[in-house]
Amino acid sequence: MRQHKLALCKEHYLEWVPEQTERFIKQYGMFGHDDRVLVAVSGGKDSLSLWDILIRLGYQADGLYIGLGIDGGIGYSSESHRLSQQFADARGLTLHVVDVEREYGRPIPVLAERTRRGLGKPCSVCGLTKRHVMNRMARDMGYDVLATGHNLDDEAAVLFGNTLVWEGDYLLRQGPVLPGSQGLARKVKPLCRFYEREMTAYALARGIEYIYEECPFAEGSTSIYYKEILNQLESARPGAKLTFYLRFLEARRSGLFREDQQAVGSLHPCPKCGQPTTSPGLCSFCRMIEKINQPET
Ligand code: Q46
Ligand code: ZN
Repeated sequence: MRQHKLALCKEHYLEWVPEQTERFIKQYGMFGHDDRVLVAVSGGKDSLSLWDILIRLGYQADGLYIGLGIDGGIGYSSESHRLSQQFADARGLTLHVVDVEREYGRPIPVLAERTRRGLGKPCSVCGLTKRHVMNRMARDMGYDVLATGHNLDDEAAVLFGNTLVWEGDYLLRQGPVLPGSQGLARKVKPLCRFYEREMTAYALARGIEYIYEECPFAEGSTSIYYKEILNQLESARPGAKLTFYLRFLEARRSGLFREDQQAVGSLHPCPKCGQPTTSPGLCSFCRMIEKINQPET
């Protein structure tokens, strides 16, 4: 793993991933061992690996599978349901299943066609439906937190897209934890610091059977395009993706996106020149001048 300057054998890798996950869960205050976690599973490598990791770490985690009714010539939904169910059964875990067609009358592609949202692509209807169902299930079944399998590649691509157009509101909300509010479940992303290929390696090494195919509607999406761009960047500069994401979180924490409150609030006049500064003592300019005027030693 060039980005971490680390090489591990299979055995140690399988220990390293849960250890890191536990670290992120604690660091971002995601949930504790008394909380009931609902994991949104799609049958893909990330969500099934997340469920596997949480169980290995001793958390109380149940799964939620949402049947979207997407076929795409590969039986996408039925196959992903089968693999999710198989994963749960083999480990004696609880999987809640919500079938969109059974519950709301139509599968996603038909809902999308009828509502004409999203310019011929069902993704906006699909995303809206998934968010709604996940919230409803978490609330109705009394879960404390909803966990999704978004990895670093997913998060960096969303961040990249939002940054290109400076989507302030989205930038304020993107992060490993989205606090719950009235009627909305608390949402967390425990895998957000793992590269996609790290999750693939984990799933394979653990022998998790998952659906290899992407949803047929994902083809040609902007998020895939952004992922490709970021991968080019990553191969020239290992670690660039992680830095992009982590520095964003840091910048936000330190008030970059809250000019009115934190950043401006902590401005004070430099004791020497009187110009506003955020650094604790002298402003950066005065510090520089002071430094160059120091007698050489
Ligand atoms: S939104 Fe679109 Fe995904 Fe729904 S229709 Fe498929 S590609 S599954 S994350
Ligand atoms: Zn509603």
